[in-house]
Formats: sequence, structure tokens, C-alpha cells
Amino acid sequence: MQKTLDSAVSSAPETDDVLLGSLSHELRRHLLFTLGRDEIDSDPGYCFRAAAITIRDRISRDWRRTRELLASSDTRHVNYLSLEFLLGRSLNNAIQNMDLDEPMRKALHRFGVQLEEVLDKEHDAGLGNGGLGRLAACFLDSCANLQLPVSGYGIRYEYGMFHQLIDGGRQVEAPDHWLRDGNPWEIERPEDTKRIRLYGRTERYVDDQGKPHSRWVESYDILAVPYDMPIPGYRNGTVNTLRLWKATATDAFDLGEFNAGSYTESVAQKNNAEQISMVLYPNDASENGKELRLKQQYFLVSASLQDVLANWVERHGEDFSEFGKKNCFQLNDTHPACAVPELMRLLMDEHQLEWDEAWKITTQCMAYTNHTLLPEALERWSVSLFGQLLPRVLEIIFEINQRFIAEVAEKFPNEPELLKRVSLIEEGHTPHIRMAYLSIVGSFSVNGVAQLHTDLLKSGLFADFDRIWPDKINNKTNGVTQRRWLSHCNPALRDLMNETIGRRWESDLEQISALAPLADDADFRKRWREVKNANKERLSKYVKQHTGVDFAPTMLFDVQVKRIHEYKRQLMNVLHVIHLYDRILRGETAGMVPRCVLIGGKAAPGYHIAKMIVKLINNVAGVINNDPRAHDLLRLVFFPNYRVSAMEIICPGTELSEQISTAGKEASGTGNMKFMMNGALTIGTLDGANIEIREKAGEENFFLFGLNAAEAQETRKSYDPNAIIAADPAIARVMELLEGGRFHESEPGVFGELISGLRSPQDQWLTIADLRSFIDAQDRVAKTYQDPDTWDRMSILNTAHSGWFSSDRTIQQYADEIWRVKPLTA
Ligand code: HBZ
Repeated sequence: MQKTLDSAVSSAPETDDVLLGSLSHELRRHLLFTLGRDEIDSDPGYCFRAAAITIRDRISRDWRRTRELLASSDTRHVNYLSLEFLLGRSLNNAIQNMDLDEPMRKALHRFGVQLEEVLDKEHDAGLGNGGLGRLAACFLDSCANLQLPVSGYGIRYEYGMFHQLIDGGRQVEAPDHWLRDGNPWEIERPEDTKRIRLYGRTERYVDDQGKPHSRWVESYDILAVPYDMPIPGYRNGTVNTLRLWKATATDAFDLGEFNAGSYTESVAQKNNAEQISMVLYPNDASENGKELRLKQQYFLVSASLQDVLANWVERHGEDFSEFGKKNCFQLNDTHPACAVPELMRLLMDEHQLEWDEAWKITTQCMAYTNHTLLPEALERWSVSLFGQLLPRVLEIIFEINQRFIAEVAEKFPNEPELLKRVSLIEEGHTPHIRMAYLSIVGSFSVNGVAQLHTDLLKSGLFADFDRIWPDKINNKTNGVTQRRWLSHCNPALRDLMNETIGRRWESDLEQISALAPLADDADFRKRWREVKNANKERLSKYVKQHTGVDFAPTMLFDVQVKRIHEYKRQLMNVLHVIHLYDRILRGETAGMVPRCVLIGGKAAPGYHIAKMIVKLINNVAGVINNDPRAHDLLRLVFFPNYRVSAMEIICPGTELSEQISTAGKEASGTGNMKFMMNGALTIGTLDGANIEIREKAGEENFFLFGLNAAEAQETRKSYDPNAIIAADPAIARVMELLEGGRFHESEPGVFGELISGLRSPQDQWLTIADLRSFIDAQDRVAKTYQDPDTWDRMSILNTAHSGWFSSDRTIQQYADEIWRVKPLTA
């Protein structure tokens, strides 16, 4: 069988001509036969689909080999469980990784289309909210690059992250039916379908040997059908798998309801089941406690664990003695935390293991990554809701808690308060399960995503657990893949670097430090500047196309793109823009640098204040962009529907990267790393990975401002924003413009809450506290920008020192220090 398959696909190396000929032939065949076109036409949409299937065919042999290698090897296998994988587009990534860029470009040319036009037809796979989801996608890329035996497991949402429209300055959400035209990358594998139980009750029974057991009965069952997406490594023959589950109804309902004559009810039930994988929840920093969300979490976890167990049983039968050594589950935040009790349930109820053995296995293979310190983002599920939906799972959680509390009581006698604090159940009027604590107790490793974040976890949120298990909490500073975020999105810079330092950096980013000496080379700086200018031109066209606003490439491009949240302080950015506008109105423009400010990002649909921030940005933009006095010095846009594919154009054209969160609030940030790689300079606080970015770039190459995390905490004790405003005339004038109605003439009072928030001593985000320092840092930015040699030198050094922020480095650390896995090669 294998021979036939292999001989069906030629493995002889193809010469350039042969390659071009066969790509053209494959494109033609897919257009005519797979897609059923009557003639060869140059519709870029069809060409996209033909190109994607052509590339997928070429990936599939390596994909099968990687699967076979994995199945036959005895190494530890890692499963990355995540409710989100923010993949963006796949075609360009696959073409580049397969080294088919030039031949594909030429082949498409024969059909009369440009590669870029075709790439632009792909819908973003928006299966994530922001940083956490995009991190999962970068991690999969790095795992494939490092040839590690790692699979991703997620949900195949029918609707991804909503499409953001702007109407009258306000965010309006529209559905993102990304699968509308089909998904050429996925392969459905119905043979691996799994059954998921919900509701019902538990019952005890005694088996033939007289042993007592529990089982879950009278459940309402649904099916999980897997769709596999290939994750190609970088020119290395490895193709890993991301398995996404879709929910469907079981066939049982047909027999029952249908035969009883209730055709419509049975179809309705089918709809009910399919709801589970229908839509991604668009909250990025707060939990909404909806039952459907818990169903999604359990659905992903149960299907994925059953899948791994089925593969195990196929190879090892019912012998689980090595299971914990040979498997690892990395939990991407607490969203898949049900994996802890679910693995217990499957091992005990389905495979008859005893508690102690099942617990040993579970805690040998679970590892948990925390992504936030914000209290409102910490998941808690009401015990009663949980118990209704997952009765057997709740019983297991109770038992885990009981045993854990007994263990702590023994280790720390006479500390009843400690027991209460670390309990998995938060007592009170409506008791809740603390999912972070469940994850910690069930895992052998707990990691934060930047050094400061991990330090704060250890000293604050998880301090008790750090005392109980001093070695469990560790740091893995985030990274991003330089393939997508430098090589593919910035081809001009890639070519310049390849010409000067070679191309090894594409799979080993530390090599990029070879650029550093070139910062002092005037010719090189000139070429560096030419590349940046070309990328600014490209961004400027994109901005014009999507907002109608002219971004002049001669001006400084100042960018803040990320989810809209109070702690990220887009509001402070706008206050600075208003300050610049005030200076223009007053004629105080000496030392000012002409600047285009771009802000983009989505607000969670239920997050009222974030939506008001979007409205304010749009209103301020409307006033400034229509004022001829500002025209040569200042422009502002709110870029709508910010997403992965937009970042691929925004990032290379950015000169100033805004990373201005309140210190202690941004766990890491990853956009900050993408901008650094592409030679933007950062203006930022000592928060998240900014601290490490500044250390690597050198403090002279970073615009620092604001309170640090400890100072911020101290400031909150006696914060008086009104006194600060009163004492600083420039800030007072900013508030005057804002409060005087200049930006909301037709809607008096709309910004009332934003204004009172800024002026409140309770303002957690300390915007006014940091504003003066921010304005001063922006003045330093302007001053530096006026000296292009200095700026470009700093820009080159930022890129040169970005090696540490490759997700290859991050993943190597996960592999060495948490997973203990080695590359898998033939
Ligand atoms: O994870 C982000 C952090 O805010 C950011 O600092 C970090 O760099 C990044 C990767 O580690 N967190 C998120 O993106 N969180 C979410 O998107 C989220 C999604 C669903 C939720 C809660 C949070 O229910």
C-alpha cells in the first residue's frame, strides 16, 4: 500500500522547468476537475483554491510520513490543547515553507494572475481573539520547524472572530463565516469521530469481580468529528497536525424522534448539537460564565483526550503504565482545564484504573500556561451549572479537592486560612470552581509568559501554590515566528538581510545579531531606510483603501494595534494625539515631527467602555483629519477590522510601536516582538515582555516612560488625578478639549464615562499618572526622528537584537524544560 502511494507521487528532485511545468499542470487540473470550471480563467478566487489544493497535495506526502514516523516511534508526544488557534492565512506560509515561491509565482503568471492577488483571496482563519490564540499558531509553526512531535487540538468554529465595521464612529459586529467558500486545507476524518456526554447523572455499580465503580448514565450525547489541518515545517519534510473538532448530532435521534413522527424536533436537536462548535466567544479578557462556553471547553477536552487514549490503546492495549511518560498535554490557559478531571474519568470509568494510578498519570502529563493576572479574566464556574452539565466530572473535581486539601493540611498543620485560600472550590452564596487552581493542582508545570508576569504570579496570585510546590511555577517568555512575522510579511527586508548576512536566521533567529555591526554602515542604513519607506508606501495605500485617509510616507508612522482594553491604554494614546493637536492650534509646533497615528483593534461586544474608546478615536480622527491646520503635522486613523492579515502589512511599515499598558497588567505582549523584528522602535512601559525587549535592544534604543509595577501599586493608594491635571497646564488643556465637546459636538455627553474614569481616584489604569511621562517620551521620539541616521541605527539594532523573541527559542525551552521531547526525524 505504502509503495503504491509513494510511487504515485514522484520523489525525484524537479528541475526549475519541470517544477514550473508540473505546478502549471496541477493548477490547471484542479481548476478544471476539482473545481469544475469550464475553462481556464483568471478569477483570483478560483486560482486561490486551485493553488491551495496544489500545495496541499504536495504537502500531503510529508504529512503522511510525519504521521507514520510518529505512530512508529516511542518518543513522548505533546498535545497542545487550546480553545483558540489564530492562524490567519495559510497559503503564503505553505508556499514559502515548501520553497515554491518563485515557481508558483511564474505558474500563476501563466494563468494571467499575480501571486499577491491570489494570496489576498484567502479568508483569515480567525479562530482566536488575540495574543493567546496567535501564540498557539506561532507555537505550532515553531514545533514543526524544530521537528518536534507536537499536535494541536482545537475547535473548528463555523464563525471565527467577528468582522468589525465602523458606523458613525462606533464598532458594529458582523459574523465571520470564514468557511463559506470551503477550507482547502482541512481533511475531514470521520473515522476518528468521538462521542461526548453531557447532562444525565452518575450511578454506582459493582463489576463481576465485586469492585465498585461509577458511571455516567442518561446523558445527552453529541459527536465530535475531526478535521485535520497540516502544519508544515520550514523546508524540513516535517508536517505536523492541528486537529479541529466539529460538533454534530448523533444518529440516535433519527430513530427515536423521527420514528415518532417529530421530524422537525429531531432536526432542531441536530441544530442544538451543532451549536457547540458554531461560534468563537469574542471575549479576550473576561469570562462570561455562559453554559455554551463550558460545553465548548469540555467538548474540546473530551474529544482530544479520547483521541489520544484511542491511539494509545491501539498500540499498547489496556496497559497504561507508560502513558504518563509518553504523553504531555499543554493547557493554553485554563480554558481546557477540564482535561484534568476528564483524563481521570476516562482512565477510571472507561479503563478501570484505580484513583492513585490515574492521578499519578494525570499529574505526570498535564502542564498549564497562565496568560493573565487580571482578576476578571480568571475562570470560575458555578458548581451548580457545572454539576448539571458534567455531573461525573464534578464528582471527580470534588474528590481531587478533598485529597489535595488533606495533603496541604498535613504539610502545613494549623493553617486553616491557607486551606480555605487554596481550595478548588470558592465557598459563598453560589460556590464556584476555581479553574486556575484546578489546573495548578493537576499539572506538573505551571508557567507564566514573561519574566515579570511569572514573578508576579509567584509573589501574588499563586503565592500559596508556590509555597506548596516551590519548583512548579516557571517562566517561558513568549516569542513569535520570524517566518511569518519577518520573512513572509516583509520580503524586501528579508532579501536585504539574506544578501548581507545569509539566510540562516530564518530557522535560527539568533543569527540575526550579525546585523548589529551594519548599524554603523552608512550605505547599509540607506538601504534599510529604502526598505522601510517602501513598506510605508504599501501601508499608506492600505490605509487609504480601508479608511480613505492619506498617510504621507514622509511622516512618522506611529502604531498601536491590539485588542481594545482599558489596561492597554489606547485612551492615553488618544490623549497624546489631542495634546499634539492642541499644540498645533496654539501654534506651538517647534520641534514637532509630522506624524500619522494608526490605532486598530476589536472591542469585546459586551465591553461598553472599550467600545466608547473606539468611538472616541474615530471622533478625534474625524476632527483632526478635517482640520487644514493639522494637515501637514498630524493624522489619525482607526483602522477597522484589525486581524492577522492586516498586521502583515501594518507591521513592516511601522516606525514607532506603542506598548503602553499599565505596568503589571500585560502578561507579555507579542505584537511588541513583531514590531521589534521589523525595525520599529518601541515606546513602552516596564510591563510584560517590554522589559526583556528593552534589555535585549539596549536601553538607549527604547523609549521608556511611566511607573513600574511596584510604583503603580503604590500610587493607587493615594491617587489624585484631578490634582495632576490641575498642576500640569498641557494636560489641563487636553482635558478641556475633551470635556469641552470639541470631539462630540453632535452627541453631548457621549464620552462622560471615559472622562469620569480618567478623573477618578479609583482609576486602576493610572492613565493620568503616566500621561506627563508619556508626553515627554513622545517628545524624545520626535527629537530622535529628526536625526534619521540615529533613528535608522536604532532601528537596525532593534532588529539585530530580536533573536531571543523567536518562538523557536520559546518552544525549545518548552521542549527541554517542560515537555522533555526531542526532534523526531526519519
Ligand atoms: O496572551 C494574552 C495576554 O494578554 C498577552 O499579554 C500575552 O502576550 C498573550 C500570549 O501569552 N491573553 C489573551 O490573549 N487572552 C485571550 O485572548 C483570552 C481569550 C479568551 C478568554 C480569556 C482571555 O476567555
